[in-house]
Amino acid sequence: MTIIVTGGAGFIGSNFIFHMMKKYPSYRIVCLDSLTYAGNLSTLESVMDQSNFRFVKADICDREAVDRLFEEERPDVIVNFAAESHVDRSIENPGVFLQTNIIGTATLMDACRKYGIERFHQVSTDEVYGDLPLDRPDLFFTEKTPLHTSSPYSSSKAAADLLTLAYYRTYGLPVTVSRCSNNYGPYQFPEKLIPLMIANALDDKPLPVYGKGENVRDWLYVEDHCKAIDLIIHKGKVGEVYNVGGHNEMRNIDIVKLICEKLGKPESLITYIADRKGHDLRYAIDPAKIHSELGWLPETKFKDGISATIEWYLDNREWWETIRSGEYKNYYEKMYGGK
Ligand code: NAD
Ligand code: TDX
Repeated sequence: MTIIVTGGAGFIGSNFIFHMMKKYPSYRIVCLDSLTYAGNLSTLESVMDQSNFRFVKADICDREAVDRLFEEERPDVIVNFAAESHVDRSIENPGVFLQTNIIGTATLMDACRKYGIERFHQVSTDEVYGDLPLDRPDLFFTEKTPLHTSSPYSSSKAAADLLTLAYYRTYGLPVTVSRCSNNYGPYQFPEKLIPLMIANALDDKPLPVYGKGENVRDWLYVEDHCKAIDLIIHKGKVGEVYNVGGHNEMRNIDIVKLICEKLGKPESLITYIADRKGHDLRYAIDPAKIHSELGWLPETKFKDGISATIEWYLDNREWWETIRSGEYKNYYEKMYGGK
């Protein structure tokens, strides 16, 4: 079995590669990643020299490069993590989100049609459903909830999600889609809420909370997301969408205060700043379908996951400090320079 993992030098993709290489040592894993600012090749250092792993630096929008890779590898399965993933950046500069998230997904699926594959899995997000009100804790997103997006990021992800389902209906391409809630864990780029707050707190820098910090997110430990995708590509039904979430809703401010407490830092570091434009109020996933059909349940409780995550950022200071200094960009040159 050969699996192409796009976006594998990013947060969830790298955790997925580690999960798959450990669990299925006979599989060949090929990582396709263009190493944008969010890709960090040093994350993959531990698997780089393994004979069943290959890293290819290319853009998923580059049709020639994608076709060449399919020609060489004849993959069975594609798992598409590659995306521009940060909402704030999409508000500043939507163009690249449309290019990578929509055109890139279509380019990959065109190659799937041309060469034939067993499965194309699109890693989508709960943000495609828009948001829920704060005063209706009884409401959850199910797979039947209409898509109703707020940001250029979520709109581009919704377009890719619908395009994936359209390739199934129109061309019979064997696809699956997962819509997951907010992930946290090792190797998350320190621009997202949890790693940003941990890194800033460790450096005694202000902790910027948008608005009043009352927005709610449903947090899932990244390893649980990886296990869900593993189940979907092996046992999920073609043409289906699966919601993935942990029933673990937290207000942003409570997370930031918890991080302060765990690191022994004063809450006076918290700084309330102007709210994000179009800021979604609450996300909450109903994961009943993936539980009843595939037997998936989140295994890591938030209290254990957040402790493990904080521990990881403490033990791997160099990983995020080289990102903050910009030095991580030199890693590819160091590894592949002149080759
Ligand atoms: P990330 O930003 O950490 O990583 C994205 C990776 O994709 C990087 O390695 C980057 O170099 C690569 N990439 C970007 N553009 C590319 C292109 N044109 N060609 C090839 N590679 C490219 O993202 P993440 O948080 O790991 O998210 C992975 C996927 O999961 C995304 O599709 C995202 O929408 C989805 N998702 C994320 C979350 C979350 O909480 N982080 C939740 C649900 C869904
Ligand atoms: O500095 C900050 N201050 C702050 O208050 C940042 C970076 C975020 N926030 C708030 C905004 C959100 O309410 O924290 C919450 C989480 O923000 P992000 O980490 O940017 O995540 P979010 O916008 O919820 O989107 C994430 O989950 C769904 C991922 O980035 C997406 O890729 C995924 O699809």
